[in-house]
Amino acid sequence: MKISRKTFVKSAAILAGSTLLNTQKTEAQITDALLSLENDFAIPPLSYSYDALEPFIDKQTMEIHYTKHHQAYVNKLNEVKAKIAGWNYKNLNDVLVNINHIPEDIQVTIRNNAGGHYNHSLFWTLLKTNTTPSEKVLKIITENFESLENFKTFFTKAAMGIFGSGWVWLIQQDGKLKIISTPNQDNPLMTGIVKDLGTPIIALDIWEHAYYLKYQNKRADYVTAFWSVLNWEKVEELLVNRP
Ligand code: MN3
Repeated sequence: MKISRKTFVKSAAILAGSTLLNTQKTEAQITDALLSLENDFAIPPLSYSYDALEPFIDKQTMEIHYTKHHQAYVNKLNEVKAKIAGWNYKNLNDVLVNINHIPEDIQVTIRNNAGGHYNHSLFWTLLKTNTTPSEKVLKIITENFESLENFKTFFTKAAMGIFGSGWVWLIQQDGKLKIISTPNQDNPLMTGIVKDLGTPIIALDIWEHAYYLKYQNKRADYVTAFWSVLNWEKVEELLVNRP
């Protein structure tokens, strides 16, 4: 996919605005300016190739997931956004946090597609091979779950417990870490929709389109593979380095 510089800057800003909740003031202002009404949402560029996560996540799944599924959420979101007179949300976060104030007739469409855009934008950044949790991150995980192994067990259990399509999350809520799951494209920013709100730290896509080509019905194998490609550097950034 050819990406112009303008689109890239815009996409990067959307991603920054959507994943870093407490961005510094100047950064937030830039993001908001770039995300004003006249700009469409755009799929953020991947920082790695489609085959970078092989053999844990295969090339074909990555390519279809990114270019078809994620793109479809963005297209639909822009299509609906264009129909709303006086759309005045600053950025994707703003849309999600205010989702229950969106007019009822289009709320589900916005919820599914803004959620889909946010969730996937975050998910791509959480994938990278050969990273390990730092001492800092291990300490926080251990404080909350007693051990990294325990954390993985609870997270896996939540992933296996999702009926149908959804996401499993590690969120920060009132200074504590919590594992939750959401159906469809809902996420922990959706006030009034999702019970457990918080800052997303880890997200795992449990829709079959995320794993079926390689793992078919073996969801457990996909979740096991996820631990080999979880980007612990990004986890640290979201967990520790936020102002
Ligand atoms: Mn997906």
